[in-house]
Amino acid sequence: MLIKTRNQGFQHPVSSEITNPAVYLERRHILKQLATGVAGAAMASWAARQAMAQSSPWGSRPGKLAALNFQTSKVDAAVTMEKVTPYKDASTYNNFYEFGTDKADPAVNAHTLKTSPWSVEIEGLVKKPGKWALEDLLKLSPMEERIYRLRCVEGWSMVVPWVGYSLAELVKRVEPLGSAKYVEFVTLADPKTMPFVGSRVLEWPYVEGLRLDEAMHPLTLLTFGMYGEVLPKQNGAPVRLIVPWKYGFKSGKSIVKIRFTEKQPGTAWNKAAANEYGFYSNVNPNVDHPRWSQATERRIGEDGLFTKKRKTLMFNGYEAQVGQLYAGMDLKKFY
Ligand SMILES: Nc1nc2c(c(=O)[nH]1)N[C@H]1C(S)=C(S)[C@@H](COP(=O)(O)O)O[C@H]1N2
Ligand SMILES: [Mo]
Repeated sequence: MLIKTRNQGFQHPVSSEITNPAVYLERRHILKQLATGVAGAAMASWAARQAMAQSSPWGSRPGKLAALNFQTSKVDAAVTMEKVTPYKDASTYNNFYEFGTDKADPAVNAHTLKTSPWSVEIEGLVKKPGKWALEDLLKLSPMEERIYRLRCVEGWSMVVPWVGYSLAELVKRVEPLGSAKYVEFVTLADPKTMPFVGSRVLEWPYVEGLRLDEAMHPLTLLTFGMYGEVLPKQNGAPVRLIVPWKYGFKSGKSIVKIRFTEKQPGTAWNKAAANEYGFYSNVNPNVDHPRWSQATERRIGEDGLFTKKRKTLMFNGYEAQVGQLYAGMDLKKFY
């Protein structure tokens, strides 16, 4: 983001890998059917898969998530009309600065991330603070597959079938106090396994934040998987956030702490460059980044010499669902 990226030189495999969404959904449906009734075995196999993902060299896929019994969501049917980004692109073109600032770095370097054991600490203004083991988080609510766009402020976007459940399920369970207005997400900062933690590009740990009502919005996804499988490490295993109407950087990876606060939390990119990255960071084609336009985007996996850029949509296409959250706010001021 602050860094000049090498977007121009990056090679993407072309469309042969793209699955027709209808076929894709049908396949998901079959997987779901297969999964029905075996949910009990889910946790054991999750552990096995995590172990496998940990020992496998980068590049191999972490394994199926079908046993987690997820369902395809109806929330974002419009997006399912778009082509799903090839897995290879979504898992090799990443921003995860703890593993390097080049898009290709995380896929190469993130194999050192230890995703098990893992827990997420709930802190701050809640009735029920405490530590959640990943295994318990996985069981908290049924998983859904949601095909969401993810748009980076750098001007590229993807369409990814994420797997998880609404963060609201967890928020309700821990019972925020009346004084809680914001939610802060703290991600892992382990210099032993994350080679770029300690570099001066950002303040570590990488933190992000949402207003409580944004965190409670059903679209906000606590995410454990993608493409029907465990999240690859470079995509933020074992648990990350996906906030589909905001720029990608609001979607913190490898979360270890969720803190409920009264004051608006500081966020990693805002601390790094306050004039460029605000707290809200809603996808908004009408508010340019100080150094470049936000009006259009390049869909990863689609680029070629003659591919036209896409028009960026207000709230990344989720205006009907989330516009009300910002009614009356000056979105140029609260960028
Ligand atoms: N911990 C952490 N989370 C992070 C980042 C990061 O550098 N560190 N980068 C963010 C940015 S800028 C984007 S665009 C998305 C990218 O997610 P993806 O690699 O799965 O596409 O992750 C976000 N979450
Ligand atoms: Mo980003």
